[in-house]
Amino acid sequence: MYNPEIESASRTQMQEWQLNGLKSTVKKVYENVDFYKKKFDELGIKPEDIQTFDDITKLPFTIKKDFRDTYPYGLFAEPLENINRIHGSSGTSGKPTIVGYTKNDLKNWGIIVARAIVAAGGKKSDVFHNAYGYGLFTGGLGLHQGAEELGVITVPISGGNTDRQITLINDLKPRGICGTPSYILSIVEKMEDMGIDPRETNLDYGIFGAEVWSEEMRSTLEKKLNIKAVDIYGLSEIMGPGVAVECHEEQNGLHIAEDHFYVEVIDKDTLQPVEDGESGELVFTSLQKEALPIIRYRTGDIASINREQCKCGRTTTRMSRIKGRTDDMIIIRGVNVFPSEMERVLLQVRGLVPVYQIHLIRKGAMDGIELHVECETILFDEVGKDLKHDTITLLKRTIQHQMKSTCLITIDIVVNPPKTIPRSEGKAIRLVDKRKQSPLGV
Ligand code: DLL
Repeated sequence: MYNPEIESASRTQMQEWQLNGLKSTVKKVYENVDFYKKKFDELGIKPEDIQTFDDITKLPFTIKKDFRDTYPYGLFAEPLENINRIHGSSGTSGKPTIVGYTKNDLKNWGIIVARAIVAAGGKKSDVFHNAYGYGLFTGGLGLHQGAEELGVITVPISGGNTDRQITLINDLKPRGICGTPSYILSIVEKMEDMGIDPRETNLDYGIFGAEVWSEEMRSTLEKKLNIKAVDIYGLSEIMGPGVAVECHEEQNGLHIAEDHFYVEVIDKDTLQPVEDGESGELVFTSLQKEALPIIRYRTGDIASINREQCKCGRTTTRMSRIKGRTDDMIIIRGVNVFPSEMERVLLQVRGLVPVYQIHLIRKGAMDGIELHVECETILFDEVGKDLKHDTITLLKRTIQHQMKSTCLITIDIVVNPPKTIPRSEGKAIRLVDKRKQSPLGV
């Protein structure tokens, strides 16, 4: 452990830190952020009203729209001269969500990520290959900050330029690697194309996250690279990567950095807390942040929490893998489907690579799903004409059957020739809404 006194602190001690952090955060936002002062006043609450964890439900939620409405600096609790860095969300449309950090925030973030790298199996002398994108996105610089705090030899390659990534993995012999799971898979595929055996690198562990991925994807990456892969979670509005991470010992739930973030899990419709172990929307309150302290941020991410102590010795609450996002859930003919569930089913079918896209289409007057998958072996000729028609038909039927029995929906399957579904250098685009392109689109 990087900070054993914190990561394995007693519950009583952790709760004492958390309550102090909660009280000071509430005071800080009330005194420094007009947005929160107004909200608190409307609800008739004062910082002194928050004395126990139960009082937290008196506090208002913060949502993504609040960042947009106060863009760019409206939620900052420090004057701009105290801000040392800006990051932003990885949103694709409109203006990004701007977040800021003081010097202290950056130091704390580095420590949190250093803990994550150690939890993944990293140590000081490692060479560490950082394939998360550097820039406004928090992935690259966030992991970088943690790697430098820990003192590993950081290779700040960023995302993209896959050939160069492979050269450096071969030449610099990193023990650790990080990136989005989909991009790491692209690197692996490219190695295979070049005749390099990905199992032969010096890599021992990988820290993957920033997008939904499944247990099946983990096992594919672990086998292909001969590594241990852990899941890292975070979001820019809260800090960036490191809010939670799995330990390599157990790989069973992500340890939340609870001295920095107070977690709640709520029902997204009633907004009431759900029981431990039940899935709901994750809500975080920061406990030590200076530039952008945040109260009850509704992440839109769905997971459950488990407060049992982990065998690794860490006492922190663990969250499950992210099952999906409240806004990613596809409701087709009344059935709720998560892309991650489809990935899980898909990767159990032999002959497919873990690259797929879910297209939402319009079928007559109804919505439908077209699942685009890609096959592993050459069932197509060079111009993309299928050579083994029967095999492809069988493959389609198998996937359709599995989807029907697990996700309870009937979907259309399109089997694509190898390497034809677009690869990403960062977060993969899994969901494509084509309904508006259809002549009957709404
Ligand atoms: O993705 C921060 C990050 C960087 C996390 C590198 C992990 C590694 P944003 O761009 O603000 O920040 O996107 C945050 O990404 O609300 C989730 O929906 C999703 N996400 C992040 N980590 C995971 C994960 C970074 N491990 C949004 N599993 C979050 C599933 C994840 N989804």
